[in-house]
Amino acid sequence: MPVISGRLRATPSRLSRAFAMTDRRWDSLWINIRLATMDSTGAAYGAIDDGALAVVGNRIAWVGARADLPGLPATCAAHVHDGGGRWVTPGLIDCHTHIVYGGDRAKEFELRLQGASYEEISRAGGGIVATVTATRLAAEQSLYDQSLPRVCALLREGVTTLEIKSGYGLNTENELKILRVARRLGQALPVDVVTTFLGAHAVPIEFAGRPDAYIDTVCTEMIPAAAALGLADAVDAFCERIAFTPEQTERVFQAARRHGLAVKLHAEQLSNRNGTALAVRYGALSCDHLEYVDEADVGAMAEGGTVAVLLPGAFYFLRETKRPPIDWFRRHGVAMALATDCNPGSSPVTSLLLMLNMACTLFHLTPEEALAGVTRHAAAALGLAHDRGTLTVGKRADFVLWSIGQPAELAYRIAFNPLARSVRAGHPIDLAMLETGPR
Ligand code: DI6
Ligand code: FE
Repeated sequence: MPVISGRLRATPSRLSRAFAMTDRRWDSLWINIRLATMDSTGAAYGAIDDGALAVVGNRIAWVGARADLPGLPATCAAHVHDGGGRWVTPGLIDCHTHIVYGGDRAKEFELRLQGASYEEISRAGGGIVATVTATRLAAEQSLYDQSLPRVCALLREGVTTLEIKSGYGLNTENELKILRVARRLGQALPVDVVTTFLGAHAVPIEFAGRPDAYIDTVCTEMIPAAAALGLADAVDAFCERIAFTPEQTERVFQAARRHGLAVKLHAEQLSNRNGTALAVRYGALSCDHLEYVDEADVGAMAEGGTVAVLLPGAFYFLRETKRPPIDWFRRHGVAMALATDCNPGSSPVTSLLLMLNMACTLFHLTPEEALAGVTRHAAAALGLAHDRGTLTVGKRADFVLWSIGQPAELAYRIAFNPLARSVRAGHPIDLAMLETGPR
């Protein structure tokens, strides 16, 4: 893959000689665009006002000011696209979803509005376990059909990479079914799907009162099966009063390690269980939720390079009042990612742009921090920082053109989608296909 390095970029005159009139080095070149590269060097949003971006294959081959292009646009690339003065950001990354599930929990929403708490409903056999019943009953194709419109909604807002967790099957057959559906969605739609095995999400009814026996199955059957079939890219667990203890979580992490899988954790969402410190010890990519995390754990995350994934949709929908400690994350230099947590119980959200707004209004992030949370830091939360998340030479050519006057507008508006074009792996996505469904 020919990649033009930053060093060469600094000598445009030599480069223009190298580019003969017929020597169209780049497959495509985007001009008349304003770049929010989101790299951490220099200007706010890594902005380049009158920018240009070139693509070779599925990679970014050149990024910079239009004035520094090595020749006239038509001489440099086979296809030249005029961006019409639009802003361009990296493709958005939703790094935490449970988007593959059966049924819905609208009834539970009504109960909660009458005063029942999320934890009470969960202890009474509702909650996650109710979705497990609906997901087990759904045939694989039905599960795919139910999940597809939710994924399409994210894609229409510029998502080009999406994490999908299992966790509503809670036995080998159904956990694998969810992961297969996740992989199929990634094959049928113009999005990269990263899968996470979350067998330790809740104790299924057949193991009621025997959580350790269930964790045995997770570690000796489910993780080995998911790993052997290549269906899981990482392993997650729910360390919480209503779910699993740190000791049980550690057994899950050990099994993940035996199979060479990265780990991450739903930690300190409803109470402090010290899951964060454990996750950091296992080199976790991310700890997610973190409303109840303490400062010592935040320090440990900083040292371990663990990303904090913030989920304002769940905070809002559960009417949580304890905010995650943003100032500690800032002070200790912990990267903050943002995600939808799309799931039927605590965050029935299929808008990542709405999460930008909520992260600012509810968690007091700046619009720039919010945008970094769904680009650069979301890539890090998936272990993909080297490959995507910023507009940088050599990274995947995933980017979005927005009809906005300034990047802060992405976080400012509510329920408005200014997406003009979404480009994934160098190719513009056919948005009409998302309306009619693939194939
Ligand atoms: N934390 C959450 O917020 C979701 N899962 C988790 O571990 C909730 C999932 C659900 O209620 O169905
Ligand atoms: Fe979650």
